Amino acid sequence: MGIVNTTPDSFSDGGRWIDAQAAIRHALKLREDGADILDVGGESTRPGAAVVPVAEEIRRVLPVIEALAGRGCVVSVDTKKPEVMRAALDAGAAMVNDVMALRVPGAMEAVAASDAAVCLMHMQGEPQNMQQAPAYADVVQEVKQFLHGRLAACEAAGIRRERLVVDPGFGFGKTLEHNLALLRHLDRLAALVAPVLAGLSRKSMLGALTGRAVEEREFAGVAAHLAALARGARLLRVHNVAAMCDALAVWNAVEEQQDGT
Ligand code: 9MG
Repeated sequence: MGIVNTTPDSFSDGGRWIDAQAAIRHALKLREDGADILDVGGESTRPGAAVVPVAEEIRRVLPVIEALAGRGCVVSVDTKKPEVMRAALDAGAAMVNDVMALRVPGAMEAVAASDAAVCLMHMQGEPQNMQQAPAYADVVQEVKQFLHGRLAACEAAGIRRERLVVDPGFGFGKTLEHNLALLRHLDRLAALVAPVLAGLSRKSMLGALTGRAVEEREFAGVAAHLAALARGARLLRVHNVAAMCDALAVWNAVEEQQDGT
């Protein structure tokens, strides 16, 4: 899954049309590099990020989703807002990536009314306060229980299990130790019988481990995603699709022996 940001400062400050065109170009490059899914978002989920009004978020993501879906891309919309979900699904998105796991009133209904897939992510708190004092007795067990509850809620709302993906939400209300425990024991989430998505690209835990700035965390990100893959992750949400695909080519060549040796 390749990450496509449509926040105005992501590409340029040259005007709205330029921002949309730049996002589309970037997304098509990610597809060329090997992304199977393009995750289009119009509101940052970084700690402390500003809330974007619904109309503005729709204005940012819709032209990009329409253009990509029109070119046959599989598009996911990264949003927690039911109005944005509905607009994106109408415009051709095939998946909703929701960091709130459909807990915003109306979100569950918006997805249930479609046949789209949905990624249910765990987050403790909200982006505005989530890193202030994250606390768990047993982070792996608590995240697993939360995701189990959200899977059950989706199924009760008529969203079949085949449409569901789960995600521990690395960096969302978690310390470095919490993130490492979740990565180390990701196989326990894989036992939930829904594909696991891992998103570690450029995250602060990689900065804490390597001392590197955001734009220098590519190698650390690849290593972290391979660790997730080894523990059962089936979708990887990344900025640098080309680097991840190279790593996967090597990984798959080693893991998928034809002769059984
Ligand atoms: C939007 N977003 C930012 N980080 C993410 C992650 O780790 N997982 C998912 N599903 N979405 C994310």
